[in-house]
Amino acid sequence: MSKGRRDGGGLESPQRRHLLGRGAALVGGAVVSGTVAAQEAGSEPNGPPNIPDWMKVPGADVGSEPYGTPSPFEKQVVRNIPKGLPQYISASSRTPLQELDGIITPNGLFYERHHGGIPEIDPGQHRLMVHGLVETPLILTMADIRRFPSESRIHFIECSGNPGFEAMSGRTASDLVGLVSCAEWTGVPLKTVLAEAGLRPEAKWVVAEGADAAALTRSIPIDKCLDDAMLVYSQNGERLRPQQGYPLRVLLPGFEGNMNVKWLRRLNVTAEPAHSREETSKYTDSMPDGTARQFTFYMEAKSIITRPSGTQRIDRGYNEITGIAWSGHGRITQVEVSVNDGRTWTVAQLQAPVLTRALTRFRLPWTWDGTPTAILSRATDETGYVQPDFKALTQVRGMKSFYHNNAIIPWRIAESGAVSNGFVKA
Ligand SMILES: Nc1nc2c(c(=O)[nH]1)N[C@H]1C(S)=C(S)[C@@H](COP(=O)(O)O)O[C@H]1N2
Ligand SMILES: [Mo]
Repeated sequence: MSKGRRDGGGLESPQRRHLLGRGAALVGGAVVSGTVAAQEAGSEPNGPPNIPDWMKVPGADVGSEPYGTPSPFEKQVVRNIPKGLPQYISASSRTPLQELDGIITPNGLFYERHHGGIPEIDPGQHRLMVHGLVETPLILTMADIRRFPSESRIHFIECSGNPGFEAMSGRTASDLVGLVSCAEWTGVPLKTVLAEAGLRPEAKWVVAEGADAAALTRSIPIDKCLDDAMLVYSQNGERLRPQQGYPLRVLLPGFEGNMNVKWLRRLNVTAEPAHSREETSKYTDSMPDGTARQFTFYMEAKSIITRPSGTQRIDRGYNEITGIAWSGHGRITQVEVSVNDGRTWTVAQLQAPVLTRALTRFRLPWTWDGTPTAILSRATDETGYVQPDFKALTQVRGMKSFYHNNAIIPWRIAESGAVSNGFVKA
């Protein structure tokens, strides 16, 4: 058995010529390629050397669409909404990770998680109250908030139930970990607003409350509030979408999604945490010994291969393996990829910029020889922490947990080139 067969293929230098194998070469007037195999040039009405239909008449007017939308040929690139969940009360939709490139999630595809629906808030009537252990309680309008010095930063937000420990059977990358998205956020550092009110020495927590029907409430430790926490009003350059907390939300880079309170109406500065529903009966982690961990703020290092990934199909020969990695603790320092089900690992290229608490894109050139195999990725962050496999994770955490599952995700590749979830028996 050759090494290539055993390993499910070889790793390739991207400098290699003829990456597409048979290629799209024009041979003696005939196009020879993988897609238009050995067809006569001109046999496709809109293909070379014919003039395509869309060149023969002027296109649509400028401004035919005052707010732009994707090409009608991209209709399948939409949020992934799980069926059978009571959407009106405990709703979520997932980002189609396998359809996206780069590290920024378009606003219309940002994942959603709502506990009481999406309120329609008039920013002219919206107020933020800052009170509790402060020198000067404040009631701020959105105009007041926009007068503070602003800042823009790129960060991911990830739901801590992404996915639950018993929910590893999804078909696509989105089914498995689509509750993560990344945007450029603009707003005011939370410490600036707290300084305006003046913190009293006993201040240890800030309890944030949303203006939705769930009145979602979370206690934020004061250290985070005085570090990189922000109150944000814009997302990828435009005002927040209603789904993301319009007109104002909390952004806690690297902390579990639930703490990033949307539709923010109140910051109550306290000496003790509130022990709200979302930090007691929910968003705590049951351990094998019957105890529960509370306040597990950080999202640990994680990665997933998004292409090729579940439900896609690959051809033999050259394939680029690409995906995303992220860590709530800081920068991603390394992503390793295995093309032989974890026997050996190769360091992938990281696409700049590699930002703290942001999605990081990785890539590895690969030549698949047609042998069935499994491909995996594992991330390391700047603390030296390495993403565990599911077995190692559940040895520590057991199976009573729901939140904070950052296990390595294997994609199985069948002889046909079909890609499927390696957690599900073939
Ligand atoms: N007010 C309020 N804030 C909220 C929620 C909510 O239901 N109400 N959901 C939380 C949860 S569980 C998550 S994972 C994130 C989701 O943010 P997104 O919908 O912008 O992706 O918002 C958090 N903030
Ligand atoms: Mo969440």
